[in-house]
Amino acid sequence: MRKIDELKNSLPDGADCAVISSDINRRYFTGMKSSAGTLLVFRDAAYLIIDFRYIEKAQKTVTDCDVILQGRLYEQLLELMKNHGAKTAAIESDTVTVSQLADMKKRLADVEIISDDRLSTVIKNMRIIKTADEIEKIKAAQLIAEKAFDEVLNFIKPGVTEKEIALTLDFYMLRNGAEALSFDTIALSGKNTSLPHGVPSDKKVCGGEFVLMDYGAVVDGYHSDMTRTVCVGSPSEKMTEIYNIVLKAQEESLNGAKSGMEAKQLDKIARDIIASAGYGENFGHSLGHGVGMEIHEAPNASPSSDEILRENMVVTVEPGIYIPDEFGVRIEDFIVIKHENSLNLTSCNKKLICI
Ligand SMILES: [Mn+2]
Repeated sequence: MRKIDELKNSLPDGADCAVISSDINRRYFTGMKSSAGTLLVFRDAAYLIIDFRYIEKAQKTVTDCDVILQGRLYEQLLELMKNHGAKTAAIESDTVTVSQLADMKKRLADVEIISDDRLSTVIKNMRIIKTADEIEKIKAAQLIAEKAFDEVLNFIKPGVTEKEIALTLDFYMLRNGAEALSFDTIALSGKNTSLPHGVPSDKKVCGGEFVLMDYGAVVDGYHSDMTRTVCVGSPSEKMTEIYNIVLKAQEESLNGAKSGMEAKQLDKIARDIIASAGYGENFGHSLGHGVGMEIHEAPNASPSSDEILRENMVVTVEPGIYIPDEFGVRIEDFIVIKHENSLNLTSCNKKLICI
């Protein structure tokens, strides 16, 4: 079923329509990227009201709703609501700002605004389960990231800086067709690898150091996310030991993932392995997160998550061990949850690569 039809069928009880103004949700339902615009969805109709900058493209590409050139937005909304006999309108509680809400209440005074979390929950529950088409886009994004990984392995050597490694990944992802980068690429080396989300610096890579890269590409609005830790030259015994603990934690979590399990249970598989090796204190972040039109979205695979993994959710599996002033290791793949197992979207080698 088309996403917009699914939304029409699942508007919250008591809501005669939904007003969607967030860029990401608008793109999710219409397939078109824009920095402004309003989607108005009734049970029996849907409208995209969008300004002059986007109108030509919207008229050509958006087929699931009537496209209207934006004039006086609130007057247009009121008129459409009146035509459809709508007296209540649900809004996205997780993205509408306090001032936007005040504005809506004033300008749409004849309509009751439903600002509880029900519309956002409906949309979240749709977005959390990926369609085959969405999974294809995520796979395409990951393929681009993996090509960049192959390229960057030829580039990494003693003397290159963290920033140059990050730029090299970015260059290859964009050149290979990424519409954007999933987030600011992380490339760290040596002691800096103990900072889980460190920022690439002018530090040069030296022999005997880890290089940690966490990055992703975007295709048609869908993100990929991967982390690899490689060694330049030969690792110390401790580096090899830690790498293999993280790898075991990651592989066991991947093997255990399936629909019906609690997301916190997936986190626990990795956490128990790392803790029993004596490094529990050095794994201070959650195991993973959902990925889709946002780089971090539901479900959350953390010890405090109350979500259940369901078929066709996409989630990262990224355990790490970080030893301050020494080094850190993180290995990240992302998977599609299936009925009895999971499908790994990441195919890059995970045995410790020494360059
Ligand atoms: Mn991640």
